[in-house]
Amino acid sequence: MKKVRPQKGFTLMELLIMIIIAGMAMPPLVALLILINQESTTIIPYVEPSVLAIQLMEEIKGKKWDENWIGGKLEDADKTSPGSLGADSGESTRTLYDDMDDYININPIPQDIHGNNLPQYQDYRVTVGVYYVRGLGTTLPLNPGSFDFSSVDTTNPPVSNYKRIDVTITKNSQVVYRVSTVACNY
Ligand SMILES: [Ca+2]
Ligand SMILES: [Ca+2]
Repeated sequence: MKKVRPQKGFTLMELLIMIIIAGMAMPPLVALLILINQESTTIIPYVEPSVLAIQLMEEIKGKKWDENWIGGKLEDADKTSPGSLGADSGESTRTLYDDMDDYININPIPQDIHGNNLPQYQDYRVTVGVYYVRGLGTTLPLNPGSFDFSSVDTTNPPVSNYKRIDVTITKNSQVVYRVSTVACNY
């Protein structure tokens, strides 16, 4: 006669104990999963001085060539005199800057376009220089031969159709990045 083996399985009590243990373990597991998910989606600010400089240069290039610009090409008599380059009357903050040379007065502590400090760049400082450089001709299209890029004269700069813009990033007083361009009055 075939012997009937007793079926093995869990008793009701064993199942209840398993459910209780699983119930106790779930909240910490869920919390851990949420934490992992949050950390995986946290955006870490990209700290690179070249990015800071290029973004600022693009902002500057988006402004008027000169405070007195109302459209068209400015005559020499209408251009801001070299000694008056910088932020103009009433332009006390970056959000009020409306021409390129206003940025000479930029706050050296790196900030975004709205004037909020950028904590990831707290060890860096920003300076902007804007200078007239000597023009060599007026022929269009503009080419590097139309101006003397290196003719920066900070003591007696002549008015010209070209403004050189330097954005310099320093860290511990050491220059770590500089980007320069020339904007023309055309
Ligand atoms: Ca201005
Ligand atoms: Ca200005």
